Amino acid sequence: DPVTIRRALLSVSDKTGLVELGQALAARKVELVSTGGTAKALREAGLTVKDISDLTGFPEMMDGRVKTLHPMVHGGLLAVRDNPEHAKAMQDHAIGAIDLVVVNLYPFVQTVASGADRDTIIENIDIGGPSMVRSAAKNHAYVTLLTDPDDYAALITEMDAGVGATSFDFRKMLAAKAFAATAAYDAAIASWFAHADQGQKFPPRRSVAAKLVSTLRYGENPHQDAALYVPEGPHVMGLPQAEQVQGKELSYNNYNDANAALELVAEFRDGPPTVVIVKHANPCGVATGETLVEAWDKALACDSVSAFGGIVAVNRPLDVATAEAISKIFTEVVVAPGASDEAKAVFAKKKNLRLLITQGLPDPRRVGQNITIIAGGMLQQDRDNGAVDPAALKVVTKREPTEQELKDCLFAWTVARHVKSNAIVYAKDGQTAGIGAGQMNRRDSARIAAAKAMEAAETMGWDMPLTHGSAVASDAFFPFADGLLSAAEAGATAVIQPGGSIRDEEVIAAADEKGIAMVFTGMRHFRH
Ligand code: 93A
Repeated sequence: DPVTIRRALLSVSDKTGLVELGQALAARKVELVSTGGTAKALREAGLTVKDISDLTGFPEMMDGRVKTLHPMVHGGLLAVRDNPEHAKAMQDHAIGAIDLVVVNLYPFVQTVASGADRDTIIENIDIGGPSMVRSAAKNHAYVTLLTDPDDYAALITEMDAGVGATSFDFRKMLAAKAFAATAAYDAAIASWFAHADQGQKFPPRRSVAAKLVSTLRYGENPHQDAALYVPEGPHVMGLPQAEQVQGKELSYNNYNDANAALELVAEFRDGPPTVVIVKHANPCGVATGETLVEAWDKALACDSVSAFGGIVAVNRPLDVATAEAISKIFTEVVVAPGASDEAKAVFAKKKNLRLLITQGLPDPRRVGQNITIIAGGMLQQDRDNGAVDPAALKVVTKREPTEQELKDCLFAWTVARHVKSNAIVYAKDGQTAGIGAGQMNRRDSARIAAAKAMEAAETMGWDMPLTHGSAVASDAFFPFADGLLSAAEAGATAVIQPGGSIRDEEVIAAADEKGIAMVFTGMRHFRH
């Protein structure tokens, strides 16, 4: 089962790590054979390389379209070496075995993304590369195959442990990875034909090519298998790239919730100190403050019952006071763009708390994609990165919102877009007062938000719930006046909502009657 590597064929478009690999192989007495550009790069580094044309007896021809498509290559890759007939064929035709293939393909996706013309895109459909990958992967009983520069170091480690040979398990793992890579490559080509070549938007590469980061203990429930992937190529800095300072491995639900918290706190990346507390992918408390610890106290006060076992995200490095305050209640995950040593020391006492330090906060308005699998299909859509220009808000009531009301409206609106629909969010002075999430009708969400605000007032010993004199945001229009009336009952004095209901006039009249100031955004933020 171990196969000694004596001859390697290298043909790579992405030359990352190539020279180091070539040097390591040469030092281990491996003969190197390469296609044009790869051979040139290796020679420039002083290595001895045989040209593929010397092996095939044919020049690389037709603009490189035919370089490695030859029995001297594919015979050397596909031969079952202990099959006497195969061995005879190799002997008769002087085909030498190829023990190692190092290939990565023409950058098709990158070429499409660069806005290249059709001919250039077609030229970047790699034929010879995937053929070698498939031959080598099929014959992994004998052939080792590298399709990812990230695996080069592992090969050398494997060879050194195996006195120049690789194990079957190692080759099998690489073969599986290689078939996944060619499958993703062909999927990208197929979607280009289906979309871009039909004049439609090319689906993003992240939907077609992703790398496995790790398998997770389980999915949303213990009987579901789960894994974490990152898109290939450039991507946003998020949780998979964060440094986990302490605590158990993140679970599937942790990732989902922590991401919801990170996405929401990112809305405040240029704002004052902000804290977001998330439970089950919905915020249960969001607040800004003069300091981070003040923001924490305000966020917690909104719904301290739900905050238990919550996920916390903050928009600036954690200080010791905030860490101490967070530590007072049971918290699953804390996500921050930094933490002082003292803050880390406070969390160190909470062994189970997972502390993640991200590299900055992602741009909340970045373009991106969402994918949902449905029975028999897949739904794909752009990220909801729509932005409402505060200057473009339309005042629809007799009364204009005061400056403070407008501020509260915008804060509530920012939070509401991160709450599952139907979303109703009351807010006052940079603090959520009550959040109603995920109900099947808007009036119920409004009632729940108001009831939560009452509960918070009782818990905190306040005379009045924070909804008094608050602003309320609705992620979509009020279809009837009842939702608005329940907001008025809760004490809201300002409303922000998209507008656009056929009953807008009724809703506006109800607001006017209650002396409420209402603005329309003209944009809704459903989130299901
Ligand atoms: O044009 S191809 O489809 N025909 C081939 O015979 C062939 N052989 C290798 N593309 C082919 N390749 C690809 O060339 C490899 O997959 C690799 O991406 C690239 C390396 O070319 P070079 O060594 O000239 O940079």
